Amino acid sequence: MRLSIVCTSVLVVSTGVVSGATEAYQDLIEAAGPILWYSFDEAAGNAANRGSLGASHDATYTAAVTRSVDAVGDDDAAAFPSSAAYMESLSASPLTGNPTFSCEALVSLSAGPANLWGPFLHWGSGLTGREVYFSVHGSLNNRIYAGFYNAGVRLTQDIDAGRWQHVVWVREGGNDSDAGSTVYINGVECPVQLAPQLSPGFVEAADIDVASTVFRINRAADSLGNRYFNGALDELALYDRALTPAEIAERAAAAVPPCPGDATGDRTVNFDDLNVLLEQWGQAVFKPGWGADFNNDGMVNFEDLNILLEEWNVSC
Ligand SMILES: [Ca+2]
Ligand SMILES: [Ca+2]
Ligand SMILES: [Ca+2]
Repeated sequence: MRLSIVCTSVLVVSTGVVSGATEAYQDLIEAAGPILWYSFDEAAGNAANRGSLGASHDATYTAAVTRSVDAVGDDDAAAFPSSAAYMESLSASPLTGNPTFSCEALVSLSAGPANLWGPFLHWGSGLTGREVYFSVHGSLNNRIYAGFYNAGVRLTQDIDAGRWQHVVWVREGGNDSDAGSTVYINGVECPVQLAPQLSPGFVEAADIDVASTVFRINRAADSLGNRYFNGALDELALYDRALTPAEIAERAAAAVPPCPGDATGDRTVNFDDLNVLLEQWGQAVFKPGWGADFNNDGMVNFEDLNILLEEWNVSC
């Protein structure tokens, strides 16, 4: 039984998944005005920054980054299979102190491993309270962390491995480390908890003072070669404002389109999905839309079976 799907709603069918970014999603990112935005479409050379900071914030790929990762249509993503696979912007972040920002990405994580909060995006230096980590938590490759060096929050549950998911961290500046951070998975706010294993684990607002450094992906300002996650990223975007729940839901719906009948996240409807449905038969799901609850009523029953059969052999 699959227990790791969290935070679903009627806005976005939880079973939706996408292999890379859609044009509709990219159009919405552009309209939202990110300062930093990497599409990871380059077969060679640097990653182009499509955000408002411009080419000064293009990023270098190390040779270990896997380019041209399989994606829908002509779109590509990048994979980070080891600590040697990382990227760095050419210029430094303008977001310093205790800033307001939002980080957004399509993320497809492997089952593991990870180490030391390997970041999807990092900037800052100077240790406690002075570095931003939008990352996995510790060695848990499927647990999202949103915070600072030695103080932040993480999701209360893992997200699924092996499928593309839309992940957003909205940070309201000026708060202590345990407040002002909201994490959305596939467009829906997810519960967070104070992240364990960190010392001090909490810092007051006045002690959050992020330094200006280059942006890094799968690498930080310290523990070089030891911090990593394992997975692929697409359309990594950073905004110098708090995204609204409505725009996050709209973008998630474009990034992770519904695929009725698909409970496994591979965007095809077949026996694997039927097996998930049978495992969940007659049960209430964690949240409406979870698993094989295709009609979002919170239960898995004949109505969901009918949807699955109607969509049998369909590829989204
Ligand atoms: Ca892309
Ligand atoms: Ca499926
Ligand atoms: Ca149902």
